[in-house]
Amino acid sequence: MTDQEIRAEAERRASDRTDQEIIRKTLDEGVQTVWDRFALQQPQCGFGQLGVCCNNCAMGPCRIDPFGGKTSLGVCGANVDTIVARNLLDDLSVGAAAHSDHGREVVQVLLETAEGHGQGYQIKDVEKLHRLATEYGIQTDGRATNDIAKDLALGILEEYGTIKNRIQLAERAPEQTKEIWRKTGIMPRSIDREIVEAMHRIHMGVDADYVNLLLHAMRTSLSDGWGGSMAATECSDILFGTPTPLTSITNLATLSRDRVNIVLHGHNPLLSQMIVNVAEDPELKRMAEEKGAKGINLVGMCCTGNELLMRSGIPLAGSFFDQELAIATGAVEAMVVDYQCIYHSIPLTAGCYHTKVFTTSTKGKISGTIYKEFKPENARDTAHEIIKLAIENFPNRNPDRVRIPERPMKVMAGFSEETIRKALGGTYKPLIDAIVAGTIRGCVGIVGCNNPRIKQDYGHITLAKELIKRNILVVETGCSAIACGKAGLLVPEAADLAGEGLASVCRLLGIPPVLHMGSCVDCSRILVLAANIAKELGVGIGDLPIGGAAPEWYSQKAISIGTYFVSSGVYTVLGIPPKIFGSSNVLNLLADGVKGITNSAFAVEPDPLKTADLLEAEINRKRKALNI
Ligand code: BF8
Repeated sequence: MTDQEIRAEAERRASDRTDQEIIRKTLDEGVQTVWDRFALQQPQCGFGQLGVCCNNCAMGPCRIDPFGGKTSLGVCGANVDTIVARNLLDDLSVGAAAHSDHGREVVQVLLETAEGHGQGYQIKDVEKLHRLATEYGIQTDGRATNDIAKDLALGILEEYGTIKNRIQLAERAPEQTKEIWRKTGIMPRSIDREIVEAMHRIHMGVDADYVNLLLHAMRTSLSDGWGGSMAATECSDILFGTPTPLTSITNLATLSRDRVNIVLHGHNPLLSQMIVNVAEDPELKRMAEEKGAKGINLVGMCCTGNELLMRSGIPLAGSFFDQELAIATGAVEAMVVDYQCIYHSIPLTAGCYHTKVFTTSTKGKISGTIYKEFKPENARDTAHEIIKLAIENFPNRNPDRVRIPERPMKVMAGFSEETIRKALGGTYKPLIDAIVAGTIRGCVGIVGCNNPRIKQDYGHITLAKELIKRNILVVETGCSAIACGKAGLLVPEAADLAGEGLASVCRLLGIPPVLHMGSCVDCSRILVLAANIAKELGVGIGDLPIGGAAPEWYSQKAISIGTYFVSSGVYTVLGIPPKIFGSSNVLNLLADGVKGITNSAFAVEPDPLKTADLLEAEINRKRKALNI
């Protein structure tokens, strides 16, 4: 490739200047990345893209001719609707399981901390602990914090397999929304149960009714959003503090030229937050200096990065597509991962440089990495050991191969639901008044990932800019928030890009027009925000002038998020087509039929500008119905 071709290719792959710079380096050095692997996989299987192949049993794999013909049934007799709906439920359940199992680990650490076994953990947000305990009917007056925490942790853990047939946190939804769930039979009964039942229904010879399968998909997603994910958010807040606004920096320029760089990547804050605490140890700093470094530089990646940014202001190196690029700067001594969204080939990338990759979860091992098992009872020791090994790796850095971009971008983050409410004076009334007056037209949650089908971050940034221009407030989580952070939209000055009404509110409050609400499990914060606004207005979530979008999603978790948004009443536009186009029945139900249930539906639109049109039209429809 000529220099010019390399430049053009980098611009085709990513939006951010620092990402482009390092993509050029990978192309120069011949280091393989996600974009190369995607190109090598072309053309991808057309049957797979339509969702019409099934590999569930040993009579298969089967693939259905979506246009009828002789192969319109699998060997087991399943038709295209069953196969497409079953595949979707399968994907969604994997996503719900990932979120909820992450949640379970946080609750378990809360329990162990309360029992005095969690090494180095403590309960940081006692007020939130009391609030949740009250929701669960746990006595708080005159009781020790640890006793309350123990009862709460046990109460939440019990809901993973509860026989009481209800999840306490789902009670936070407005009455009108819960009534819809009850009437339709999609009120989640317990967290694990819905996922296990999904697996049962997918087995050959069980559920062959696509409507029934999709309704269960909705129920399973609700058990994630209002159950497992919400438990993860709430208990992480109790252990590490509820986020409040703070400023920090983002993009690949957050890596340091002269300090030991440790990238904290994955999803669960349990170990990474401990590494943040332990890195303060002066002894470790002294060790780093002995090795010729000026100290230790911790940076976050993906949702672990979001968790650390939200609570501790740790700089955020990037999103899903930045994990290889961070290593390719040649300046990363250690990448520490737990689970989810970690390329299985990451040790191969690391092998091109001096980077050591540490896996830490018994359920997320990757061969070619250094495995340091994290357990709550040895959390501090594990964190210490990993940092030490990273420091020892510093002299192996090859200065000739290091390239760190200049100029990190400033970001403001930390917008938990509680913080937003406090900023408004303790009630949503000012926001509701602004929405009623039309100063702010509505609110959209943009969430989700990167996907090589679209230029990195282009969908997130373009959509967010277009919405704020139209006076629609944007809230974000996950890699979407990182994309907009890198693009300079998460600072109060970005109000200059917003429409007059939204800009005036942002300037008054000193907040950005795009609010960073956290990691992907923190989409639960968006649910609580919507629920509380709906309750103040005396309506259901489906009546609110709000929407959701996942312009660049790739993950099964995003399917679960999108589905619990729609099931809760939030119209949601997907930028990447889900694998359901082989069944017009499944497609019609999700894009239209479901409206009759939740007053919301899915739409698919790859163009972010047209996505903004769809969301604005939906907001206007709901405003009209509310007479505002
Ligand atoms: O949970 S947005 S690429 S990092 S799946 Fe993954 Fe998608 Fe990023 Fe976080 Ni969420």
